[in-house]
Amino acid sequence: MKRVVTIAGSAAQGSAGIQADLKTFQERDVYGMSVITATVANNSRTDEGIFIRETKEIEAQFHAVNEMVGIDAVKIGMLFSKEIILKVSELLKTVPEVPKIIDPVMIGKMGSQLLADDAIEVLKKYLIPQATLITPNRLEAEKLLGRKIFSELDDLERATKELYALNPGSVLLKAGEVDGQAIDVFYDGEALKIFEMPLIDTIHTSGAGCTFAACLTAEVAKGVEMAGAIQISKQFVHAAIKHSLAFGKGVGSVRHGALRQMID
Ligand code: PXL
Repeated sequence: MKRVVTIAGSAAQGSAGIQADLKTFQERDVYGMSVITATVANNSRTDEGIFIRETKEIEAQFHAVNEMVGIDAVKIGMLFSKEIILKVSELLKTVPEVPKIIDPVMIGKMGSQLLADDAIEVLKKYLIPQATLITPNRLEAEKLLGRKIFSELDDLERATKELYALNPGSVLLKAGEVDGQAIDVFYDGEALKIFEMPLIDTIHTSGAGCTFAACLTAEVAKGVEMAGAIQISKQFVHAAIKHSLAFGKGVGSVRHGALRQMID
């Protein structure tokens, strides 16, 4: 069984972060492990409920995972601070051969700030060049590039190539809605590829980005090539959003197990 670790924040309400990743790993039949960088206890109001872990705690978790079990692929989500990014960058250098999927998480669905403003340059310089794939959404891509990205295929393709110039192994720009379809643009230095999926009309999409990247990481760990892993993950998250759960107040959770249930 392939062994996959997520380095991310704990999202107490269960839709996103570590919780989304572990649920998704289980769905995709890989062995899930976690390195928790922060605790997010409040996604619906302010940023009061964000607690950052110490770098020595992060390092200890990573060593436990790497030495006691071993790692076939890593997913990286919320890192929050410069200090954590530098620590994670140092830890990842100890596993150079392991595929690394970096979801450059910046803002939660309810507006919580999950990456400090002064951390973006450090993320670009130290972490992104170690990625096998980065999966920014449009807003994250705009912050990484320092420019606006327009909803036209031309500009989306240009932006994807600009992101590739930051030196990851490959880029998947989750562009969001273009003409009623959810469009992603992929570039690995060779061919540009466009992935499309019908858009689902719901506000209950909390955890979608994490779930997508977690599924992708699991597939890559199993040896699925990148285009195939992206296709599977698009289907997986499409089902999870289609059958999302409008629990409580605010933005409801994706249903991580929807594809297995094969409810349509
Ligand atoms: O969906 C982005 C995200 C990632 N990681 C954690 C989160 C959230 C959204 O709230 O809480 C820990």
